[in-house]
Amino acid sequence: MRRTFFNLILSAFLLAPAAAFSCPLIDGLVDSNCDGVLKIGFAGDSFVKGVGDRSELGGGYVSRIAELYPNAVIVKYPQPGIASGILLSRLIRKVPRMASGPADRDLHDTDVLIIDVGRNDYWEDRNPPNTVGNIRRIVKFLTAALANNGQTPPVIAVTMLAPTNRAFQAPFISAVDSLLVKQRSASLPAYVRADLLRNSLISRDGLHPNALGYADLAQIIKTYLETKGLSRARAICRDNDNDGIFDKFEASKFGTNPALADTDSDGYNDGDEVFTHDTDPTDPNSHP
Ligand SMILES: [Ca+2]
Ligand SMILES: [Ca+2]
Ligand SMILES: [Ca+2]
Repeated sequence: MRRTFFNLILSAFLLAPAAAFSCPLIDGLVDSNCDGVLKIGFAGDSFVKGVGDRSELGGGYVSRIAELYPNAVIVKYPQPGIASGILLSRLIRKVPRMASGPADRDLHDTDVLIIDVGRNDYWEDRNPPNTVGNIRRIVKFLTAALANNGQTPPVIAVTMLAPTNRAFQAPFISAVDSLLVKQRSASLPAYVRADLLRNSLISRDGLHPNALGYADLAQIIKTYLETKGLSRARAICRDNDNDGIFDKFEASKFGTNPALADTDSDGYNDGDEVFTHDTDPTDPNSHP
């Protein structure tokens, strides 16, 4: 009894400095599948490739996100010129096989996934509701496909379409953006405000950002990741006992109790045992 009481006091001290939640944050972002890797994915059209970026760095906003989050693994699936419906059918074909293809295009195990597509639909059926419907289907498909085999799906976000200086294409892009705003929801998470890009940062083709424009878009993506994206990840990755291990991984991954910060009552909380000390959180004789 006395020992238990002592342990409670000790736990309280040890718990105090621990992070409020996390399988530990990496570069300030949530490792939402708790595999020790922060993997950020991008899928979409020429914007994901970075067309129009003539800087030495190249690669558009994806390269800049890689610089902003140096400990993250960045993967991208760029399909220049693609329309939303074709991207959907391509993803349906490719995603199941991605794990055996090039690793830098494998969207499996991503913690965060950004979808940027729709502008090329102007050259297809030019029907904004269809574009938005396809984007919704892409989110739905990826959420299900990337949750296969009990994996935690990424927190997916859709970018609004950046403005264009092409007078003929601008009304279509504005119409898609209006619908994205109107229908924004968990199933249409259009939270990345690329529509805020300034027209002066668009390259000479009138559509693609220039290097400064991509740098701005990277900042817009960063803002999403560190505000709305972070709160969405936190909502999914609850840590009820505040020990640093998400509820959903306590029993399944570490054999610990999601309602007890110190499962084996040895005075060291589960998260510290797993992530800091590499001791067994279920064995009272294994501690630092
Ligand atoms: Ca991860
Ligand atoms: Ca926990
Ligand atoms: Ca313990």
